[in-house]
Order: sequence, then C-alpha cells, then structure tokens
Amino acid sequence: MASTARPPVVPADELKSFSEHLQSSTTILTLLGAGLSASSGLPTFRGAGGLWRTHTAQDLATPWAWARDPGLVWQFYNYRRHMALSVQPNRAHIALANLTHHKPGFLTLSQNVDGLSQRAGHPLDKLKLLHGSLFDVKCSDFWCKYKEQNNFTDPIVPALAIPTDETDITSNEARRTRELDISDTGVDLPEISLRDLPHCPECKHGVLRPGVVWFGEALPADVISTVDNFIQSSPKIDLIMVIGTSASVYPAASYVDTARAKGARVAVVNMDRNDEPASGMMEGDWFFAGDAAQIVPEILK
Ligand code: BV8
Repeated sequence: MASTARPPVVPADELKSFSEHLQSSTTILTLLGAGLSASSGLPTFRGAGGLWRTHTAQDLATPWAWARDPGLVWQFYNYRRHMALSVQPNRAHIALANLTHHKPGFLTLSQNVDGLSQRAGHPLDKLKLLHGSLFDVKCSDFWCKYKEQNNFTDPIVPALAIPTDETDITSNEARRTRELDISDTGVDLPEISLRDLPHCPECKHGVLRPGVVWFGEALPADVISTVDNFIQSSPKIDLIMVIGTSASVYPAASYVDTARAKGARVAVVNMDRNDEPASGMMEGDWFFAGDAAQIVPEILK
C-alpha cells in the first residue's frame, strides 16, 4: 500500500533546528495574517484576492468609507462573512490550536477576522483578535456601546443577500472571477438604503456596523492590554512565529520587534520570500517558504 504521507516541504536541517528550539521554548507568540487562511479558499488582503468589485479591501476598511456609503461597506463585509462561512479551517489552523494544549505559554495574536482559528478549536483565552471579527457587530452610534456576536446569520439582513450567481464560491471559475474583479460578472448589484441595514436593538436608532478594526481606528484596548501584560510579565520570549502576513500593518506588525527585544527568535512562514518582517531576518531566524497549510503542521509536529 503506497504511503499516503505527504512529502516533506521543509528542508530537514531547518526543520531539525526549529523543532529543537520549539521543544525547549516555553513562551511563544504567533502573529497570524490572511495567508494562513488562503488555502482554505479566502482571498488575502493585498494579493490578487484583495480586490472586491473595483475596490481594494483597504479602501473599504475605513470609517470614511462607512460614513460615505454604509450600504456598500456592509455588502463588502456581508460578502466576506458569507465566504468565511463557506470554507473550512485548514491543517495549519488546527495545528496551531493543538499547540496551545502542549505549550501553556503560547499566545496567538491574529490579524484575521475570518473566525477560522476559532472554528479550528483554538482556545479563546489564547487567541487575541487584534482587528476584531467579521462575526461581531456593534452599534455605530458613538454613545451607544451595544455589541453582539452574530456568528451565522447569512445574509445578516435580507437586503444584503448576495445575488445567487455569486454565491457559489466553490467553483474555481466563480472564485477566480470574484477575486479579480466582481464587476467582471456584469452583475448589477443593488444599492442598499440605510433603513435596510441592521439597526441597534438597544438604542433603536444606531446602525449596526461590522465589529472589525478599520484603518484609523484604535485596536481594542482590552485586547492590547492583555497582550502587553503577557509580554511584559514574561522574563523572556523564546519564539515568535509570523505566519501568512505581509507584516505591513501597525501596530500589529510591531509585535515582531517587541518579541525580538525580549530575546525571541523569529520563524516566518510565507509564500513570498520578500515578505520578511520590517526588521528583516537575523542570525538564528527561520524563513519557511511555502503554503502555511502545508508548512505549519509539519514544523509543529
Ligand atoms: C491605528 C480588519 C491609531 C478590517 C485590518 C504606525 C503605528 C500605528 C499606526 C500606523 C502606523 N503606520 C501607519 C499606521 C496606520 C495604519 C497602518 O498600519 N497602515 C498601513 C497600511 C501602513 N494602522 C491603523 O490604522 C491601525 N490603527 O493605528 O490607530 C489610533 C490610535 C488611537 C486612536 C485612534 C487611532 C488599525 C489597522 C487595522 C486595520 N484593519 N483588518 C478588515 O479585515 O476588513 S488590517 C488587515 O490588513 C488585516 O487585518 C491585516 O492586519 C492587514 C495585513 O494583511 P495580511 O493579513 O498581512 O494580508 P496581506 O494580504 O497583506 O498579506 C498576506 C500575506 O500572506 C502575504 O505576505 C502573502 O505572501 C502571504 N501568503 C499568501 N498566501 C499564503 C501566504 N503565506 C503562507 N501561505 C499561503 N498560502
């Protein structure tokens, strides 16, 4: 019977040195980005998949886009909720979740809002969502503090239902078209009026918005203080794994250098050899080039 074992994707010498360090590490951080979920079928933020209709994700992930056209912003986030609910966590999500059971001093800092780490069984007390979640909604009224988890309503309101010929993201053709530019499909998508958007059940007048952190918004204070306390109370950080991220957004990306300053060695997992942390690669670091879904399970074995 032919072995079904996957061929190794990591050079043996690098795997050995990393594994030895991992075994001896007690305090470990990981910084996760969209590349971790790419193999699950979700487009990354900046790659070819980072386009939606004729907009880049960065254009729509701002309070200004929301102020200008909340309906368009909700169509974008409702579409990403739909896609995230249509895919499954991959072997890397699962391997990271499992590591928390062997390494009590392991903390995950995720920039991802797709909910896949949670669905892979990652203990929530060891998973810090730096940029919120597609599956949280909160009131957009400044004075109202209402927030709720809204995990499975798809679409979140009927007016945001995605036209049927766009809902099949499993077909490569549909996904390819969508990743490049949804308007290629020539689908005439509806304008959404404010009254059709989800409204706050608490204050009754605020429009509920996606519970993510937009560009120009502060990261959640409670999350940041937990992460900073973890780092400051650790005499030393042994390792930070930087998985599937361009490490180009701050202050999230700054945790790489913060960990390095506390003695951490850095292990990058990325498809693109050019996507090193801003401070570059140093003596004793590892760069594992390739698909996170292949590499992460192998290096965490
Ligand atoms: C703030 C949620 C202040 C929304 C996101 C210095 C300090 C502080 C701030 C700044 C600063 N300089 C600039 C800023 C402002 C800004 C910023 O960083 N801008 C960038 C463009 C320079 N930062 C902010 O605005 C932050 N807020 O600073 O507030 C403040 C303080 C007090 C009061 C008021 C304000 C908030 C930033 C959060 C923005 N929200 N997401 C949503 O998702 O819609 S950011 C979003 O992009 C992601 O969450 C992620 O964090 C980020 C980066 O994306 P990646 O995950 O890295 O994805 P990307 O596509 O870039 O890369 C994918 C990588 O994977 C690639 O390297 C690719 O090669 C690799 N890959 C692909 N496939 C695979 C793979 N790797 C492995 N396997 C594969 N199969």
